[in-house]
Amino acid sequence: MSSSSEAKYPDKESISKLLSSENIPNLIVDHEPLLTIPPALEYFSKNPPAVEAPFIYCKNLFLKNKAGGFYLITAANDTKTDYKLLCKIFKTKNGNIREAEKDKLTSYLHCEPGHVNSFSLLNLSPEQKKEVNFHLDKNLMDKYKTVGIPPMNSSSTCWLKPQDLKNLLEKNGITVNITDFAIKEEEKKEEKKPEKKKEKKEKKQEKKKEENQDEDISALGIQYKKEENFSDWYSECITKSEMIDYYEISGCYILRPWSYEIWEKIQEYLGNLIKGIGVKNYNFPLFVSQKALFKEKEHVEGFSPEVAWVTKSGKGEIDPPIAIRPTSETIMYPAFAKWIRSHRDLPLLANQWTNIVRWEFKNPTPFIRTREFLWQEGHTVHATYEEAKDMVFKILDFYKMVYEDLCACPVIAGMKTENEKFPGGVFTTSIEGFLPNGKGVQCATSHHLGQNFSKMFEIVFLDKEKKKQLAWQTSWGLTTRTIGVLIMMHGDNKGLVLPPKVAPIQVVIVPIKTSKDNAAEIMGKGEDIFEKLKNNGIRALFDDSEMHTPGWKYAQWELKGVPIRIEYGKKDLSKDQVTFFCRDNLEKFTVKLDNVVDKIKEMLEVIQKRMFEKQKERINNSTTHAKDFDKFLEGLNKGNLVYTPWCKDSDCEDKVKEKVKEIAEKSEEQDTVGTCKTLNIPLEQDKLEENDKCFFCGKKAQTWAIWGRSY
Ligand code: 87F
Repeated sequence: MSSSSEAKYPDKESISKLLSSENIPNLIVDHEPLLTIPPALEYFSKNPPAVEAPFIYCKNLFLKNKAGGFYLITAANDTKTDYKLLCKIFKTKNGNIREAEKDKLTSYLHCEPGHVNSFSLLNLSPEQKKEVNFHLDKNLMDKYKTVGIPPMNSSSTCWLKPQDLKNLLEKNGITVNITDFAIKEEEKKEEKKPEKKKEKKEKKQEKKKEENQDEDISALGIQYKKEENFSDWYSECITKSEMIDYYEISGCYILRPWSYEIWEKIQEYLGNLIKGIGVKNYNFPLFVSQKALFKEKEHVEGFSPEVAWVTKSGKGEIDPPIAIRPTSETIMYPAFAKWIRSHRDLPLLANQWTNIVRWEFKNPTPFIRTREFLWQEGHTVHATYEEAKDMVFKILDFYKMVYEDLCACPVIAGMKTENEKFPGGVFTTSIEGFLPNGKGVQCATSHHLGQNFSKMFEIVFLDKEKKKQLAWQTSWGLTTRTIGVLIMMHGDNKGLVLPPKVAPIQVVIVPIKTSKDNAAEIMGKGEDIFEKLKNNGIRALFDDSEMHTPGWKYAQWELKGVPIRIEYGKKDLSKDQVTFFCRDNLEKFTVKLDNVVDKIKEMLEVIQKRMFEKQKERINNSTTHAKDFDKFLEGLNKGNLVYTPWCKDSDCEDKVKEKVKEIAEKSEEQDTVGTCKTLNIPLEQDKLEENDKCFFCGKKAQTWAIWGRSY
């Protein structure tokens, strides 16, 4: 844990304020995380900032030398800054300069790795200012009108004049050295390379270029490793595969067809299941009045910080303000009260597929935690408690099918504890998932509302004896979080791995053709295969584009997670065969042309099943059964799901959370788990021994419960 004091300029907001207060013209743009230079350059070539040209995105390096000093270098991204050259410029022996350690980044600049920037110099203490030498690339000052610097994070860039940057730093006590890296580079070159060596190298590079034809395949790849940097891996996966684009409002994202089509598959699958038991779709309004929202005070109160309000229209006020639905109980139930008169009007089984807004302040994660999301919300009204209870569990089972059968993601069905249930209801059931980053994730919930809402909204009916009765209700929801869970579970270091049942494209056909081949024959065969697959209901694509090489296409479709690739060239055709490549296990094998359709059908099923089994095994291997607190902590610290015998007491649950937090705060180790919670009490229970005690308080155990870190 860092011992450093609070940073003066910890984030882009504080930097933005500073620039405004100094009257420095600037433009801060938000974007996807750009942690290294190549994706940043690609991004700004596609999305040029509205600033004075020429502009350039800068690289920033924080280095140390053996004598204990530090350098921060801000340079044009194409200025050479290799360590050898820097040693020469800073007149020190080769090998004396290297990257500064992570803890120095934190204690000096208050930066995360990947976020180093010249504004972070403003966080140096007066003592530290003496230890850090700042070098600004002369090239920047001479050639560019505007420079781009990440303001303490990688998801935005601040554009300003280089001279303004220099003045600002100097005003804050930083010595700015304007350094000409280019001249030294020239000197270095002249000193070194005999001409012949240089020529040889150039020739080699040219040859390599020719071999790769028009493409730079490496630009398609995922740079982050899932097992090393899960969150950057995730961001890279979902942006490069074109599932998501970032948006200027924090916590809101653009769902592109590659992810929206998965949502459509989920809608179709779950839509059919619920329609099959008589649920009908509705569309209720987006807005809810203040009065209606707070009618059922008790449950809304806890959630009220997350409600977003519309307070203006054009120039006028909207008075009183109206809320944007965070959920639709208070919108639907007044109508239910009107529609329901007799037992003959029951059950009322309603559902809607909509967007929802909850203004959260926790760190957003696309699909997993967003301020606006898509979901279905089901609301049903019944004549008896039992009937409502049956509905709750029927829906929970449908949700489990969506995750397990459709998305190949194993989940655990169970009851939420009293602390974690929806406070407006009688009991809450959930399905919970476990992600490869060691976090549990609530995948969907189904609530028994008892008569709590029917009392409030007067949803009453005349029973067969003409007696007035309060109705029994349920509500249930599943969101686009499902897509995030399936990406996180199945994705690998090449990108997405999509389960065949939800993949927008299940099979991609890639021809391999050299200039000497008979193009018509090769392309014709691809068309044939495509037609046959299509006619058999398989979602196929024949990638016959002349723009890219087969290698580029392979990388592209692997990144997008297409379950099967069929590749073939002249040689394959002469043997009446093609090659199959399975995205999930990266294996290749040949298949006879006559057998392609049957084999594809078989393999789509095999892959779907194999992906589920792989996740099941991963989860089994990261599950601890703990009968005492030490074992429980050990499991949590390993990033495991932990099953414990538990007393079911709410106080005990609170105390466990407090204790775990306290231990983490005291601990020196950085990755000690700080927060944990119960995920649920699984419906499928292992046997409890007669004298099993609660793992924490020692009272008699009532049940097994699952604990974990959680989103
Ligand atoms: C945020 C703001 C206001 C969750 C909120 O789970 C109200 C709420 O009522 C709120 N966040 N909830 C609970 C939602 C319960 C329930 N609604 C129907 C569901 C499933 C679908």
